[in-house]
Amino acid sequence: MSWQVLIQSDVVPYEPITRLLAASDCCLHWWRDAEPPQDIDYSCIDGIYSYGHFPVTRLLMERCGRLKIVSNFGVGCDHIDQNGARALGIPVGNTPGVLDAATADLTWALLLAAGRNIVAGDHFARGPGFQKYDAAVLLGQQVTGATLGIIGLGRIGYQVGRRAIGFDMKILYHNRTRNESAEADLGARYAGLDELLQQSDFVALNCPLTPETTGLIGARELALMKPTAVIANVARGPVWDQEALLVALRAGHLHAAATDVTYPEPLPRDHPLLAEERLVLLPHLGSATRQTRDAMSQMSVTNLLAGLTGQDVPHRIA
Ligand code: 8YV
Repeated sequence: MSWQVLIQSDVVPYEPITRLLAASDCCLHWWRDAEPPQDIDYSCIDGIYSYGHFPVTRLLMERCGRLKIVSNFGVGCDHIDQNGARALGIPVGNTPGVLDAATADLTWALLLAAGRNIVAGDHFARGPGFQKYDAAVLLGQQVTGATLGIIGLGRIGYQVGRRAIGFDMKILYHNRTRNESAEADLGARYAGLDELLQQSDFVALNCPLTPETTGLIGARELALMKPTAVIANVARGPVWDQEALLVALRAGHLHAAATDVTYPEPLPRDHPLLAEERLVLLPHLGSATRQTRDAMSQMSVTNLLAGLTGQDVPHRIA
């Protein structure tokens, strides 16, 4: 008997995923457009494999009459109605741990790129303006010895902090709860959000998107930051108010910002943030290394198969 699995994705998924699923007796049904496809018998769907960030609603889970598991490719599950899944008794699996290093590396790539004007420097070096070496152009912010504020000291934030030790940085962090073992490991100090923003030279957003973190960084919070500060969002777009960010950048209130995430994602091609030179923008590459993608594929398919066969889901979030 083969399992009927619904995959929501408007792009072709990373190849190992479909290979692993095909080798696992799964019959795949594709949901590619905004609206649910009409040619699927939802009453026969055993599993949902969530790739990308399509909303997985309670309504959809209820419609899938035989649903045993929702498996997410990725750690962030803000697009899945986890309370709905709990109420229906449907396990939700995700991929924690395997992407911490890649995402922390990318956080640093963004902080460094914004702080040291890497993208502007690249453009300048290729353009007609670069005629003579000039020691006064594109001066950035010193990373070594500066203060780093980590908002969200979970697994990824912890790895961001570990890397900061190599830059001799003072580390502040803000979290829902204090993490005393991380404090001891990293020499980090817990700070209230306002204090962290006022004192940090570099701020990394590494928290999950929840009702508490939605809009966490707005105009008031940006105004608390140093005019020389750099902020990078490697969490989810709605953690900050991107219109307020644009105003702050245009006013020269920050040195620069960088982001891996936006809302919507991608931004409309005529969105003003796309023209903002003080913003380094990436297309959600946090965990995008081949090694990490392979591990995420394996883990998410393992979760899916465990749920389909009624076993404990190894990495269960709901
Ligand atoms: C994933 C991510 O690439 O895991 C997450 O939460 O944001 C990324 O690493 C993405 O979610 C895959 O859909």
